[in-house]
Amino acid sequence: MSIDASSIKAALYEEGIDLVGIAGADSLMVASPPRPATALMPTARSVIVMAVAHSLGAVYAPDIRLWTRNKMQTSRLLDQAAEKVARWLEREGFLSLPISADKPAEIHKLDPCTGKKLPHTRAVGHLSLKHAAVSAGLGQIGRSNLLLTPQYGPHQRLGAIVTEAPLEADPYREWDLCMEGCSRCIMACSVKALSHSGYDVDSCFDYWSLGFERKRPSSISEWPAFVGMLLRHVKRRDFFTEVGQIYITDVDFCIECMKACPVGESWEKIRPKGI
Ligand code: B12
Ligand code: SF4
Ligand code: SF4
Repeated sequence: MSIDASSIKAALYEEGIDLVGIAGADSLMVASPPRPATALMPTARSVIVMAVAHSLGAVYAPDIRLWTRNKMQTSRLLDQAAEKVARWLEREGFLSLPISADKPAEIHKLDPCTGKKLPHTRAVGHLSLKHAAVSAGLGQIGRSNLLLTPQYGPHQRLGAIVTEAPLEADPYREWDLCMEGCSRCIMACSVKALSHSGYDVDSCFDYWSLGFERKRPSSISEWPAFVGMLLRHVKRRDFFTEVGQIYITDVDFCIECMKACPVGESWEKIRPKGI
């Protein structure tokens, strides 16, 4: 089979991928902090971006641990498809790098650009999959700070392949998917990480990773409330056992912004009423 954009897309759809877009490695929208594809592979020509829809039933499940399992499986599907197609590209003579849908990510205490201490530990992907998807014309970043596609709204997981293969890029498209006047994701975020002026990654990080509704204190006056919160959590939670489960099954504590979003035309018939 010849290597071109349509044969790559056909192979990925065959593997169970729902959406595929291609962006030129040079014209990739750069996120902040910048992590360009050419820093991962100086000879990169194309970035193949893939999305797999979550099961909507898992998104709306009452216990986030049910969604966690679905997240693991969608990541696995993306990683497996990326691995297979990257190997095929390499057999054809194009160096190729599958980018995982999941961890590990870079974790920083010091700002990698300035070397200064960050107010809070921060994580960043080796390549920003949301920005790559926008560059490949798949969708836009919504008020929720998540990638929205017309088909699945924010309810999808992303993966990618960076490759030397010179594939025809999909055109960048302007989308208008965020519903006018909508602030459901903002209202759904119990730690106020989302607002009309942006996204507070540190509040999200602590709630998403540990279920902590308060950020680590940045001043002495914040300590009493923070310690009070810790004591309440210690009373009802077995952290030792929980950490074991988090390591084994990669539990997240929050997807409320994703859950609240009504965008995604593929879901119209099955989305429960009132969402
Ligand atoms: C690290 C990470 C997180 C971190 C940090 C969040 C973040 N936005 O950066 C935490 C753990 C908090 C997180 C939370 C969530 N994430 Co997340 N996350 C990632 C990951 C691995 C890298 C993100 C990244 O680097 N983005 C690039 C930067 C530029 O994006 P950014 O959001 O604009 O910028 C942030 C960072 O730069 C950071 N930051 C700011 N200043 C600085 C300074 C320094 C020095 C550093 C290092 C970082 C940093 O904060 C910025 C604010 O958003 C990606 C996978 C990937 N490789 O892309 C998934 C990903 C973005 N996450 C995803 C999801 C679903 C979630 C959650 C719903 C949690 C969950 N249960 O899965 C929430 C949603 C939060 C939200 N509303 O944005 C999906 C999004 C799918 C979609 N439809 O868009 C992705 C793409 C994973 C995937 N394979 O599909 N995530
Ligand atoms: S994942 Fe949870 S804490 Fe983070 S922005 Fe979304 S709703 Fe807020
Ligand atoms: S919930 Fe509403 S405001 Fe938030 S991303 Fe979805 S459409 Fe946009």
